[in-house]
Amino acid sequence: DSKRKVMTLAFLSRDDEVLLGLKKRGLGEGLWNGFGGKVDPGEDIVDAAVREVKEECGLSVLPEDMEKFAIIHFEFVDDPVILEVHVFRCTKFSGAVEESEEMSPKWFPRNNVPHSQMWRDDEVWYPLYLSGTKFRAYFLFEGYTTILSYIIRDFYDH
Ligand code: 6U4
Ligand code: NA
Ligand code: NA
Repeated sequence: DSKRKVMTLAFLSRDDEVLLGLKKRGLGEGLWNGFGGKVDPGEDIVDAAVREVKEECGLSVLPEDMEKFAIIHFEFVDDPVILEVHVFRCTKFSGAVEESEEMSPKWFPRNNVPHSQMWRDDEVWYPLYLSGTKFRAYFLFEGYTTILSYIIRDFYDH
């Protein structure tokens, strides 16, 4: 269906730190987030996640080291497009962190991320990332800052 936009989002961590990027342009500009973007037509989702990490923060990751822990659907009032975001955790990577045109990367303590400068939904599900839980979720936004409703359920339920 043409109204679904598939995207990736990856959280890289080492010890007690997580790498976030300050988005410099486009969707989520001015917010800290993991790295990711649109999956290209015909592209494998994991391959897209790997590509976006490299493009946005300079680090190299292997597809087999990307663990999918969530699929989150975002809908915006008065917008027919539904974003389907595949969210990954990764603890193995190589190379050096580099700023890109899209993101300024920075390490944060994993349990002390800047929620006031992140997407509103992150506050809801970031604890599940920390605890290693897999989940599916749906968020209905009004504009980009108000969550009207949401549902979180077990990753394996349909
Ligand atoms: P271009 O400009 O075409 O390179 P691209 O990098 O493909 O863009 P972009 O940057 O628009 O895609 O991707 C948006 C990123 O923001 C994806 O990683 C998904 C993520 N994202 C979108 N809505 C989100 C939300 N509500 N909460 C969240 N991440 C979100 O945590
Ligand atoms: Na992106
Ligand atoms: Na892209």
